[in-house]
This record gives sequence, C-alpha cells and structure tokens, in this order.
Amino acid sequence: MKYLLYFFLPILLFACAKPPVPPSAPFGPVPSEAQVAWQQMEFNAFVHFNMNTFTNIEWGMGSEQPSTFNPTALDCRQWARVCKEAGMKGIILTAKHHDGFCLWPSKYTEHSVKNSPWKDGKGDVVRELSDACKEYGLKFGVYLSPWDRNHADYGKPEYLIYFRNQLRELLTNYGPIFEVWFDGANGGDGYYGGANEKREVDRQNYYDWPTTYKLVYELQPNAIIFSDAGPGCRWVGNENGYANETNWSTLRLNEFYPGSPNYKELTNGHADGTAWVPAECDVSIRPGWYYHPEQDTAVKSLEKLTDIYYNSVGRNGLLLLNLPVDTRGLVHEADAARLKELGEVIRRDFATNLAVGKKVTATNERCQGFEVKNALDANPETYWATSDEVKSATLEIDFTKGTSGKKITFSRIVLQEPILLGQRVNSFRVFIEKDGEWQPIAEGTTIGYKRILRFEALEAEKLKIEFEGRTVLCIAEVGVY
Ligand code: FUL
Ligand code: CA
Repeated sequence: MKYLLYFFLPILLFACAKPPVPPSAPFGPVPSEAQVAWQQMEFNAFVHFNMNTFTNIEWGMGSEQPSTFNPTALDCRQWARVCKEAGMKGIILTAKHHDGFCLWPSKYTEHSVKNSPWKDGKGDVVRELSDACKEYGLKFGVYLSPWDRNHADYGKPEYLIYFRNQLRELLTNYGPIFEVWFDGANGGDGYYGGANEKREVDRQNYYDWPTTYKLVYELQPNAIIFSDAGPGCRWVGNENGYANETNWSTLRLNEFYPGSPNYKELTNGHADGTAWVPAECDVSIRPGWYYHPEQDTAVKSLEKLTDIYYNSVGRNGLLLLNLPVDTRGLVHEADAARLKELGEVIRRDFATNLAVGKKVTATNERCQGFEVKNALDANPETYWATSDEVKSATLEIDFTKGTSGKKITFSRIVLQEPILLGQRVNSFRVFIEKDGEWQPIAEGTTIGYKRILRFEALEAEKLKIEFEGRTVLCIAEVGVY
C-alpha cells in the first residue's frame, strides 16, 4: 500500500503543480491595453459648451460673432468636482462644434475665444478644463468637429490642413488626451467664410481619415479615437444611452466610416467582427446637447438615468453622459443635484459583493491558476477557465457555506469576461435555489467587459449560472449585490 502511494503521489502532485499557462489562444480580435483602460473607466462626462450656449441653439451656422461668447462665472473646477462626485472618470469637451468656434486660442483662425470679451480674449477653456481634470484625477478628452460651418475652405482639400493643424494644437498643448471624438454629422448649409451655401462632402473619402488617425496616434499613442467607425471605440448607433442586450465589442470595421448609413448595426456590433471596437453610449442629461434655459425643468429623472446606466455600462458599453454647461459657465444646479443622486445610487447598488469568499463549484475547471474560485475573488484580472474543447459549463455558488454563510437577499448580478482574451460568451442562464428548488431568474446573450442584471430583491441559498461560449470559457468575475 505504502509503495503504491510512493508511486502515485509524484504523479498526483505533478498533475496539479504545473505553472499557470494561458488557457487558450486569445479568441478573435482583442483590445489594446489602452482600450482595456478606456473600458474600465465605465462612466464619463461629455460637456457641450460653446457658441451655441450663448445663441441658445443646437447647431450654429458659423456666422456667429466671437463677441457673443461671454460666460459670466466660468469655473471648470466646478464641472470637474461635480463629475468626480458622480463617479465619472473623465470629461470630453466640445473644443470646436459644427459652427467652428474654438474654445482655445487657435493660431489658425480668428474665430475663437481670443476675440471674445471673456477674460479680454486671454482665456482658454481647453486649458482651464484640462487643468481642472488633472487636479481632480480625471482624464481629459476633446471633441473636434470635422464639419466646420465657419471655415471658408470647408469642402476643399485645404480645409484638411486646417483641421489637422487644430488637432495638432489640441493634442500637443494640453497634456494626455484619453479620447478624441469625431462626429458623424458632416456637410450641409453653412456660412463658410461668407459664401453662405450648401457644401456636401463625400463622407467616406473627403477627410482621408487614415492620415488623421496616424497623426492622433503619433501625438497621443494612448488616445482612443471615437467615431461611427472607431477605430478606438464606436458610436452605439443611437443618442439615448442604450446599448442592446446583445453587444459585441467586435465590428467588421471596413464596412463603416464616420457618417455611414448602416449605423444601426453599431448597436449590436458584429459577432464575426474583424476588429475590437467597443460601444460608447452618448446621451444628454437634458433633451438638448447644449444649454437652453427652458430645459431647466427637463433634466432627466433619477429613475431614467439609473435605467440608462444599467443599459449602457450594464450591457458592455461605456456611458458618456452629456452635461450642457450654462451661460454662466457652470453645471446648472439642477443637473449637479441629479448627478450627485445618480452617483449615490451607483455606489449604493454595488456597495457589498455578497459572492466574495462563498463556496463555489463548477462542472469543469482547469487545474491550477484557472479554478472557478477566481471568478469570485473581486479581481477582474484573475479568471476561471474550462479545459480545452469545453465551451459550456455551469458555476454554482452556495451562500450557506463559506465565510459567514447564510441565505442572501440580492438584486444585482455582475458578470465579466477577461476581455484581453477576446469576447467569448454567447449566452447564459441564471437560476436560484430556494427551499431546495431551482428556479430560472434570468437569461442573456453577450457579456464582454461587463454585464449587469437587475432584479427586485430575491432570496436565495444557491445561485447557478450556465454559460455557453464560442470557445474555451473564461469568466473573470461573478458578483452578487
Ligand atoms: C451629434 C451632433 O450633431 C450633436 O450636435 C452633438 O454634438 C452630438 C454628440 O453628436 O452628431
Ligand atoms: Ca477574478
């Protein structure tokens, strides 16, 4: 007997003592490190503040006078404070919107803050906000409208030189830029240096986007480029802040360009996408993108904003919530109060992860380094993986066992994949056991970086989730709140 043990023990030890190895090759397109860092931001602010704030419209023609731009109490530190308190991680500013007015004193145009009465033409909103972001530990990004209804050359090749010169200023003089936002609205009526005419452009070819992207990466290698067609992140295909239940972070990129007509496909992404281009959900806290005093009473309700959060961040998207800064140059009290409430709701909803340290088993797990306990350690970098060829598996948590075990009451489940290995899960089903009976409580399709399920409070002794993947399963986190 003793001899048998001597014979088998080394084999047994060896089988489970292998050093951790990646469970399989990454599946399909994978994100860059910068895209992972971007996705982890989850909730950012958009600020629409510019000439339109003072003319009380959404799209200026480009014929506005710089003298019209005159905030009375501009305070970018207030914007940053409000965003920070709400739990946001970055702010993207409309440095130039379609009307062409520049919030920084660009060398290449007279149509900017330098010819406004604000601070006697010595002001620079881009500087003030980028400084405030640094002070508050927020990342800073810029929106530079490709369409320019003020510029005489718009529609001609010369305009691209101007556009790229502006981009160079923004990406050189204000520190790290985490995102560059290129709008898909392009071409149409405008002032165009006095021509006052309609200028249509070939949206696919006019801008020569590859050259512009190259410039962005040269000046800011870690910047995420937003457009309908990425390549860093993609528009979610609507402006109401909702991603679809099925949301692939991959896209057949060559089928899109900024302003392309097939944008409805952006909401789901493509399961067979050729590139990693995750969805960004942009939506305004008010009906308009810009401030209109008559909308002071139309700030979205807490319930609506919470719903938006769960349908964007909770569906593998990043939420970009717009704040229309007012004519004083402040986030209006009504918006600030609502954002504070939203931040509190999000913090409260995810205060305690009830799954951490609980007893967990799985129908399949790799040996050392990829056990199912890795899905319950509140660390998104460690993960549970199945053996080669095993594409579906079930995880079961017993809340009555483990650290201070007893049945729990919960209302949220958070699922996460380790996206550095690609997006793998096709579908999942969730069950709870109560009084010895399994009951289905939810099912879904994609997970990606994060999927959040919301319920009315439920009581359970055990929770079971069946996952189906497109290849070997990898699950980074199952959180229960
Ligand atoms: C749109 C623009 O035309 C709106 O004015 C706004 O900037 C929004 C975020 O994108 O396409
Ligand atoms: Ca983990």
